[in-house]
Amino acid sequence: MLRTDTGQTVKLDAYSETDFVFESVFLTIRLFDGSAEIESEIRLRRREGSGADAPLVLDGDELTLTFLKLDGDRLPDADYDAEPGGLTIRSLPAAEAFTLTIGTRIVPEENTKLMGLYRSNGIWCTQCEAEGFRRITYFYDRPDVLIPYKVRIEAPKVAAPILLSNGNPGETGDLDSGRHFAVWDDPFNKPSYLFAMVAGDLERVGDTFRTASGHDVTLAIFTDKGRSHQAGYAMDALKRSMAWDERRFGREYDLDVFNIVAISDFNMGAMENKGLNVFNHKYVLLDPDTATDQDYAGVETVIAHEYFHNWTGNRITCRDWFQLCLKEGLTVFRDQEFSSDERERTVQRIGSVRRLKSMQFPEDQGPLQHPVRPSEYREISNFYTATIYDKGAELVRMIATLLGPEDFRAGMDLYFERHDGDAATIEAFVKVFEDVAGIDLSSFALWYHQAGTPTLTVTEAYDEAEDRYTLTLAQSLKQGAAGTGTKPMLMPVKIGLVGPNGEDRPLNPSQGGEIREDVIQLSEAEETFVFDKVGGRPYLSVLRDFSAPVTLDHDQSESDRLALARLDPNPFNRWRILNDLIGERLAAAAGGTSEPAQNPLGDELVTAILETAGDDRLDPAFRAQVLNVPADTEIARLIGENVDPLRVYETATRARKTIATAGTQVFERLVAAAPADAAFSPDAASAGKRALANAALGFATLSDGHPDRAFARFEKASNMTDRQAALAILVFRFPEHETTHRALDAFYARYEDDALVLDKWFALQAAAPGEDTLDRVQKLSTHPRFTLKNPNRARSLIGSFAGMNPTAFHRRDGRGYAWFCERLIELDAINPQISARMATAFRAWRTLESERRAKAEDALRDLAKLPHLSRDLRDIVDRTLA
Ligand code: 0A1
Ligand code: ZN
Repeated sequence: MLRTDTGQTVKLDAYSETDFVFESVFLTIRLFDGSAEIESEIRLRRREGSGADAPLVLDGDELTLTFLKLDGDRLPDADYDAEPGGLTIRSLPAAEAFTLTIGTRIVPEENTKLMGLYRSNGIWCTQCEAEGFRRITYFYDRPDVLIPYKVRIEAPKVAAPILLSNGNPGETGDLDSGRHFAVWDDPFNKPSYLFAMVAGDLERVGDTFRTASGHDVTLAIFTDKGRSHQAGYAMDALKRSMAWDERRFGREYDLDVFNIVAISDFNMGAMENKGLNVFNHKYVLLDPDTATDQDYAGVETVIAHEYFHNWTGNRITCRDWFQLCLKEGLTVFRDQEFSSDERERTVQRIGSVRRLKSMQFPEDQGPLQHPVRPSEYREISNFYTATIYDKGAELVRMIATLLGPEDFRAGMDLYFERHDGDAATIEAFVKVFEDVAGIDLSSFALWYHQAGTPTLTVTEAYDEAEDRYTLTLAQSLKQGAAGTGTKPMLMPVKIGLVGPNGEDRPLNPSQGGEIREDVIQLSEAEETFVFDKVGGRPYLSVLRDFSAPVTLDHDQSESDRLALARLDPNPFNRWRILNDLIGERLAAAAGGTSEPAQNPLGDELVTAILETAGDDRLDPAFRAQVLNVPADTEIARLIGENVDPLRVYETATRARKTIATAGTQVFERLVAAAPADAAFSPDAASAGKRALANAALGFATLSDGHPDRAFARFEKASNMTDRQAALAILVFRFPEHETTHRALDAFYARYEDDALVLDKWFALQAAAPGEDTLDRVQKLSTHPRFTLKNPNRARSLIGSFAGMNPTAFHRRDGRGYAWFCERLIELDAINPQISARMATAFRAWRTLESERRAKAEDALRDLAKLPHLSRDLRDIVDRTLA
């Protein structure tokens, strides 16, 4: 698949096998200051059935060929064409196996895209997913070419005492001129995207894990000098992940060593390279003084996610990049289940659903819409999306709900048994569940191909004389930007018919079909269920646990909803019902044109919120979620058109103030009960208490109207969770107050040299609501500690400004867009993956009110006109405008 920077479209139905079959590769990587020499010795043969004179066409990206040999002899120049973007070799043997040796030279120090081999803080490291390996050497850089790799690394001893690659360690030794070498052998077949190499002066934390079958694995986490004391929690999370995968899925680790390296310049969260996971250091390094509860939860999740990829991703990989959700959706599902088992299931589910609705729903409902299993792309890096990851996980969750725990586990067992060692497809994945359960999942499989969020319409009727309850469920799907189908899809709808004392009534419909446990298997466009002798009109609790990723259209009375918010035996739905009500009310108030009501939520809803928040019998983490009013971007999505972000913010603030005033007593009590200088433990229960106390402090400060209490908490805080929460209150509520400046300066002085904490300092200031934030962000972008070269830092300022601050980014005068686009162009020349991802901040531009919409469109069209945009950024800009 040779491509140029103009970006041809890659299509799923053009898939074909390679003309040559690779058997093994031996890579020698020689690292020097200022360059790297790579020698790749590939054993290969022509595939039977492919033409006897077909050339070998290998991928490359910005490469320089230094030599090329066939079975040890230099190839004549006439037999090949070497371009930076690919290598074509003609006149190769027709039948027998042969060896090609390819030499390339690259400059890791100049690799600012952070794809391929680059240097971060002096450390040599690699990132190959999706198409980074072709920036190291010419290769079949595609996931269906699975072979064993042997790697020899040679490097200066002082700069790189540690030399790592995939698999098990082999021979090591000294060389001349202060250099040394190490050999690594990976016995498992793998695709090039799972290759990794790290060389540097790193600190090591070690541990061991004994697998269920008694195999001892040496575990290690490598960090920058002086940071290894911050890796303890990550190590603990790794061991818990390994034990959980054995218990829950029967999956054991398969090599003698498992290594993790924490790197400070990294495009994404982390990477699951076989036996050598490379992480953004944000997802490894923690201690109570520098990391929040959210950071701890993030580390736990990402460590688990990458570890779980060893089976779902590495042992079974993807045939092509269209199958990306095969490994990502499934692995997100697995990490979500791990966190639910390790923490608290309802609160975890609330977190996943919030994420889905805030990240995936807008994508699925806007110009960047694509199916979970796309059928074409221009730049694969742009497909590491919420749709692939989070909606992909929802699809696996629906299979688990439809089949029940036993059949789901049996299906997973069959998947591992049948496909171990394969580069598999979504069809193969769905098939294992059809086979174990003996069912036809073809109408479920449509979820992978039809983009968009379906609407589930619920209608109820109760006949008092007959004591008969009738429930009608209808599904519909509109065609969106992706232009895919609109057919009904099999989906699980979990329901309960709740009586006045909070009891679930039996679900035995006399018409409409059987309901297994509490799951309706909705497959038609419309289905009706009749329940006789229900024992009085029930409250319908529908879509429990968010059993399908749909938009609910349910004309349920406020009194029924508020009753359920108190009574529902399904705790997730108690949260959802309140959260939906708040969202709807705020959208109605902010979406209109008349002066918004003084209390857009209404008194009864406010009372219900406060009752739940103040109920000490409930989990504090759950109560904190109830107090967490939907984000402005979520309210904007619910409004859907002619959105004025400033009006959304003002309406939401008014609602928060109403809650604050009505709940003074509740909040005072919760603040007083806050464990301010209690010893820190990162467990979920302690984190929940802090979350509730900090939410209460936010409301208490709103009714106070002055910053003193938040500042006192900031100064007294014994951990980063409380310190950052207090600082956020100051920065968001009193951006220009002298007290806020004092707190920001103190924070800076204390953490100036800690990159991860300084990211928080930039991010908080960039997210402060209000049009004036633009001026402060502009100034911060000239701060000596600001740089576009480090992805975390770029995201902390530019990313949170464009993605988390609708009032400032969507300034009415368009200056937010203009400034952002200038930064985007600078960033694009450095790191296209990051610029492209940030540009998605424009995705809701068509839903803005006309003045802002016109300014956003102008800004996008100006970008599109530029001749030198990267393929990554151009793809996003073009699709956003389409
Ligand atoms: N497979 C990784 C995600 C990932 C994708 C691309 C990358 O390139 C910079 C890096 C990481 C995961 O799911 O964690
Ligand atoms: Zn992943």
